[in-house]
Amino acid sequence: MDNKNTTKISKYLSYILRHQPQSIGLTLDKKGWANIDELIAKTTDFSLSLSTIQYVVETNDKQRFALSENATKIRANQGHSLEIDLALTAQQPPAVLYHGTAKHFVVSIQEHGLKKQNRHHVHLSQHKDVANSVGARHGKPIIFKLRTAAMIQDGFIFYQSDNNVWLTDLVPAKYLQLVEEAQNGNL
Ligand code: HQG
Repeated sequence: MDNKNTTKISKYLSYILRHQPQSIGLTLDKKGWANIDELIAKTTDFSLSLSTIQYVVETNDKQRFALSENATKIRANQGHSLEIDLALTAQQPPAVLYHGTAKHFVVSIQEHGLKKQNRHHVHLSQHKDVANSVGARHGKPIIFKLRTAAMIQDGFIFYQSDNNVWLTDLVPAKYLQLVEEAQNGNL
């Protein structure tokens, strides 16, 4: 399968499994799993097969999806706007975490902190280059560095998704520091 097709199917699966399963009449269970036979049967805009799904899951650049052990079910590892329970357990985060965003959000973030917006959590990255590309999705990228140790001391809880994205409920502005040089993509 070529890259264009793989990306198209990955975007489709993200849309269905994170946000709008009802758009094709699909129901997810409480933990976000969809039955693969049902997903295939209800995908009518193009033809989807189990082998295609397996290929996209395995090759996905961010490991966005997981298959159940017997490959009868699929779910998104994170990024949902739907109310589902990923059963995440609290984890000790690395000493430094980053959040990539766009320059036009900075003033609001510095006033209100990082909010989860439509997703379940604020998404954080361990690596600056990843944060930079996450930010670039929204405009001119800019990176905030988190004072993770201070947050832990103050009782904030962090989770890690199955595909290694760090998550937390909110980050008040006092724990955020702008990484200025990211403005030029100079990491
Ligand atoms: C911003 C992608 C103004 C926040 C990525 C972000 C990630 C505020 C945007 C995952 C704000 C929300 C998530 C405030 C936060 N005022 N703006 N107070 N608080 N924001 O897409 O973190 O490819 O929901 O900075 O790789 O960009 O989908 O979150 O810019 O892991 O798998 O509000 O999505 O992964 O945008 O990205 P998003 P995100 P996938």
